[in-house]
Amino acid sequence: MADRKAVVLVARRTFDDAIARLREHFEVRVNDDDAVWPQDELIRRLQGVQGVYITGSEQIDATLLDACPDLRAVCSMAVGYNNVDLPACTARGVLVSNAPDVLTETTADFGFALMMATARRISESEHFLRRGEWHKWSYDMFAGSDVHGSTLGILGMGRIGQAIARRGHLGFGMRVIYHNRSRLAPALEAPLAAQWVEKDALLQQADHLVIVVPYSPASHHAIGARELGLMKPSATLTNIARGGVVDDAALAQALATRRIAAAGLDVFEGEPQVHPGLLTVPNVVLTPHIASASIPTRLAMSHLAVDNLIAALSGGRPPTALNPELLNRGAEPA
Ligand code: 8YV
Repeated sequence: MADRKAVVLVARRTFDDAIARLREHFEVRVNDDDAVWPQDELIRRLQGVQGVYITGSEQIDATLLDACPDLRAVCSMAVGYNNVDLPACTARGVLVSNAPDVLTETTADFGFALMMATARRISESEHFLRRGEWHKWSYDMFAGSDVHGSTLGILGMGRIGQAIARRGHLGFGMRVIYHNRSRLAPALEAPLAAQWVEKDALLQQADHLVIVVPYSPASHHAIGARELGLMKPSATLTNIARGGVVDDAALAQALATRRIAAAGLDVFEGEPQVHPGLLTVPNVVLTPHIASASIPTRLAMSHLAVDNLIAALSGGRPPTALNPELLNRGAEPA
């Protein structure tokens, strides 16, 4: 019997070029409607499928894996992979990849922009103008806080955190403090003039807190009422990491009572739902999870997922595998 092509499911719509590359190697099924499939529908679509292209939206858990025994590769166009049960995949020999690096600078640009928009009250003042309420100038109209020369606090100092720190230090003369499970090597800290501090000190000292820590059970509600209570009343908080790292209900309360000055949020608990308390307070800038959304970067993310799928299903070395130990296992003599 002639070799049958492996079957790949593209679980959400993506760039035509990326799909065309997959079609050169595989039988490809595409979610043309771009529907977010319920779990049972995703499982149904994965029957007889060897490789799946996913985004941050699909949940790949043990139940799904057990119901989809043909699956050999799960390749995501996202860097964050909290939606994938990596140990469960590894235990079943399913290769997993994410999309690091290609989005670092674009995401850092956005995080910085969101922090600046928050500090300088850009959304709030635009809404005021659009409502036709701008009748005269006044000395304190939408006066916010300075970014240049202030203290930038970063929670989670991975690649994106470091890229934000670089912008703050080199471009805006900010003092950079950070908290991370592990300290950066001195060679990485030095060019950023970045100083590791305890988490509470970070919260107490930051003028602008930017959250870039990956979501995991350990980072769930890393920022809640107690942490917000430690922050300066003049401080801002920007979250470009994941919903769930911040307790959105506690944040809405802190914004309503001006416990902190303002927040910039690109990610939300239970998104695309947004906590109603965040929709009614004026001192928050809200964006729909678009930090990596520049055309070149989304293309690069998409192509990286395709590179991984092609390698994973063709006996190659996926460039950004999260469980590369599976590859070595395959090389062992039978
Ligand atoms: C993506 C992200 O837009 O890469 C990530 O982890 O959060 C975003 O860059 C999204 O998750 C892609 O599915």
